[in-house]
Amino acid sequence: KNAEIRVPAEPYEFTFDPTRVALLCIDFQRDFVEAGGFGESLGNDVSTLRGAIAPTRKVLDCFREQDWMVIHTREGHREDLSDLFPSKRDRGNPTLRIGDIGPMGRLLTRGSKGHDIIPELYPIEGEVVLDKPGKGAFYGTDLETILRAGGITHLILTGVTTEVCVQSTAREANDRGFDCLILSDCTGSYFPEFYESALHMFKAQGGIVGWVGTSTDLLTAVD
Ligand code: C5J
Repeated sequence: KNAEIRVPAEPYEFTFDPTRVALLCIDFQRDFVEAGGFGESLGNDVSTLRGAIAPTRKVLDCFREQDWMVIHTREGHREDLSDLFPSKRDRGNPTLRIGDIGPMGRLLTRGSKGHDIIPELYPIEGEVVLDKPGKGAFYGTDLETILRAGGITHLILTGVTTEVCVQSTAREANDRGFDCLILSDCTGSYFPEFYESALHMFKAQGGIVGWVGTSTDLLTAVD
């Protein structure tokens, strides 16, 4: 059961020891993928992200079946907004700011409906749920401690959006010595050109940030 798993990927095969792998589900929150949330308040068409949900669910089911580590992240802030920099609150001079009340409650604020993870990918008992104030999942969190304590060396990344929180997290992880495989069909962006570019730049230069693969190749390799 502990034999190395080999996944066809770009720029070359991604291999991992199944006792040392974790799945990151980054910011699959209503605020980003459902109407009436933070993403839409910034003028985005949230339907562009929804294609990532079904393939991610399959990968999540696989990790659950194998009993491998699963970590869900949520971008958002404390109810008193004491961890929200004015620069982030005011950027772009939006009509609705973080902490303001939208159709799904307070935008990107912990405890609101919009801040929580979508029902399709909702965490179950035993999975880590990590609240983060920034784009990268390592900044201002205990993610690195959790991964090191669990002996994790390899990360499979899914989530939204590709060029914002997924990209920031992959870069932070790569700098900390983790090998990262991003599943292209399990991530999405409001901007098709940023999706393409982000995936290209991860894997360019011999995998300067990491590897890019697909959920089907991963699931076949695990099977
Ligand atoms: C954004 C994220 N796009 N989760 N957050 O603001 O990517």
